[in-house]
Amino acid sequence: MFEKILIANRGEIALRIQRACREMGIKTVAVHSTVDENAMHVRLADESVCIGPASAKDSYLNIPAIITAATITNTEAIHPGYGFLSENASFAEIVEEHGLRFIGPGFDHISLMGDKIASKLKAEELGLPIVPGSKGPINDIETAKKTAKKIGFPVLVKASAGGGGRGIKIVREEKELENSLVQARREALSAFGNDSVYLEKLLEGPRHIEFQILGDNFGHLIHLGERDCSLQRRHQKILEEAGFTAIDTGLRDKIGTQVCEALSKLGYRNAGTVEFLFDGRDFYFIEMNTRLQVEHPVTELVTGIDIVQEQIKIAYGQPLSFKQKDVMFNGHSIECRINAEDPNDFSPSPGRVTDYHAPGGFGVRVDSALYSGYSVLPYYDSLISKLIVHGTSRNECLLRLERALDEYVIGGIESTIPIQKEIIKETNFINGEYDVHWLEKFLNDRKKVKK
Ligand code: MV4
Repeated sequence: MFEKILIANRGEIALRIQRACREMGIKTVAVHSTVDENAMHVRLADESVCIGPASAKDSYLNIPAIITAATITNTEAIHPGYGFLSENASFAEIVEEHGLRFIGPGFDHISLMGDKIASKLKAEELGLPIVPGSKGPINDIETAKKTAKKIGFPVLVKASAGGGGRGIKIVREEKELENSLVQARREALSAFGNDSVYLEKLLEGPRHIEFQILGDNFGHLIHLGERDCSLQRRHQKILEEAGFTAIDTGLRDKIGTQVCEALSKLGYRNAGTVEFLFDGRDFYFIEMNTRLQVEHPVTELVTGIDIVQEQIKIAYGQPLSFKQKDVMFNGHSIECRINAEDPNDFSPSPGRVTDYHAPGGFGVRVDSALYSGYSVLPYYDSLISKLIVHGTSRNECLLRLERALDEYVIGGIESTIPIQKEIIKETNFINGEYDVHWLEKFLNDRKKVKK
């Protein structure tokens, strides 16, 4: 096994990866910016290297500094976590060129899935169901009109370099099409430096369901079931579930098998997530994420599989130690993302945590780098903790989540804990009756009541 791994990240995910390493007897190297000197991921690492100033582009995104840190510490592999450089194909390539192992998929697959048009065409070629739309980029208004008429209005204009909800325009009728197309192209160019756009039929009120997969270097590829991530605000996930989701085990097996067949053909390695929209009957591929995801713990709690340890073993060159039939789905799991934000308007709330008490007990997991006295910094993502609970049924899980949220004390700063408490008391949520628009509507109505 590797003797030492560098973790090119910070916060809870850096700790999550360190924990996996420690259990495997692997030494860890933390990298940090100047302002992160006292961060928990630095304190818990075996070694640490300062890689630059506060601004992420000069530190956590600073490829030469990270490669240098890996070289001077005699590191063998780099885990990128999520965000930062995790889906940067050229970083993955540079890591390998320096004789280091990148703990993730091949850079060719990262690059392919980063291009939304190319990934959708590839998904279709591999036999996955896709949303009806243009075959590839839309270059002129005539093709756009023809395509839109064929699939029927309303349609969406999506940016190929977008993803995660950025660069999407809704077009309700033909007379808006030309304007929207021109505008979408202009916006995509300034936001992503790429003006390639495509058309898709609008699905009304779908759920966001994603499949977790793991593939080794020997052609074995399995899925760990699905997560329902429909509860989002401005394309940021707020709460995720695994176990008893909107689909039954028959549909899980069917779509899971299709996903595995498709990605086996591609020769995909390491962890990945295939995102679908689900309209209550059919699945439609929308994108694939080629990294470890924030919400991976809900899958770990229902399958009992440590996804980060599996990533490391795969990167080292070990075959998967289990087959699809060994993967059991046990009970239900929910993750609440806790952000350092004002619960009323979601504005950032950095500052010193004066009081800290994390919940615990049966079926409760907290992934966080917080401690009493820590100062939440304004420079980075506002996610400060993930509260993940497990139960034999969804109902047991909800009861456990309520008591765990009640136990959680984060003093000195504002957090989104109060919002999570409100969400899980909503009848629609309790009954599992929600789609990708439900949370925004709930938050809007709540705002009106408050005023
Ligand atoms: C869609 C859609 C409806 N129809 N595509 C937004 C983020 C990106 N991952 C895909 N998104 C959507 N694509 C078609 N053809 C609705 C959304 C969408 C959404 C998707 C997942 C989670 C939250 C969402 C919130 C609003 C819109």
